[in-house]
Amino acid sequence: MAKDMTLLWGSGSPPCWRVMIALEEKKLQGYHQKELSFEKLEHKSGEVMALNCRGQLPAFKHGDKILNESMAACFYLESEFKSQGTKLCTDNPKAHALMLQRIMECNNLSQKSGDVIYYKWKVPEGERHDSALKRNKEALTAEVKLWERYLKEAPGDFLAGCTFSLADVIVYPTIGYLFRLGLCEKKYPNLAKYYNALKSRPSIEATWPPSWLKDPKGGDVLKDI
Ligand SMILES: N[C@@H](CCC(=O)N[C@@H](CS)C(=O)NCC(=O)O)C(=O)O
Repeated sequence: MAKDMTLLWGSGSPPCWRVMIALEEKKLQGYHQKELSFEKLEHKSGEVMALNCRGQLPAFKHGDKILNESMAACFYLESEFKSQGTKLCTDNPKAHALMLQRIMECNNLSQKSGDVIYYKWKVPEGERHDSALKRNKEALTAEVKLWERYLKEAPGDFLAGCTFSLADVIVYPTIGYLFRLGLCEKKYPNLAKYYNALKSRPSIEATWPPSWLKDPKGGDVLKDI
């Protein structure tokens, strides 16, 4: 079945990583895959543009179905392969509601972290202001504090209850990215506990970004968040 699937991906990209975790959880190993380099602008190649006209990764295809929004791909895999591998959506309505809520909220975390991480890259030199970067950092700090609280108050070890769900598939890579870029584990002990506990989950370990394994050091752009 996984032979009809193709994933074009880039190492360290949270959206790519979440699709890879979902594929592992659903026991869909053996798919065609190609790692592309952002540095070499391979995400703007004809091969990617044919699947995703935005020239972004991941680009995922199953048979004649193209899913190039990572969250859509994760939901698709769960609904298409419901009885295979890990059940990633619970039947419990309360936990399901919480899962959907956390998944959609992840967009805030991604957006606000991107505003800090890519500030220099996104804003031309003459238009940069310390005050704007400070505001972005404050907004990210408030957002990270919220997730720290969510994990402190979580009803189980996972983001939406006692079982690993699509919320973890989708949000974990973003949390991993924050720590990779210097988020302080001591300041956010519940986030750190969650991050470290899931590192050895087989689907996560198997898909850990190869560029991070090669260079375990990471960055420090988020050290004062
Ligand atoms: N909405 C997309 C976003 C994907 C995305 O932003 N990918 C980034 C890498 S993390 C990318 O390809 N950036 C290159 C670009 O936008 O040119 C998804 O979640 O799948």
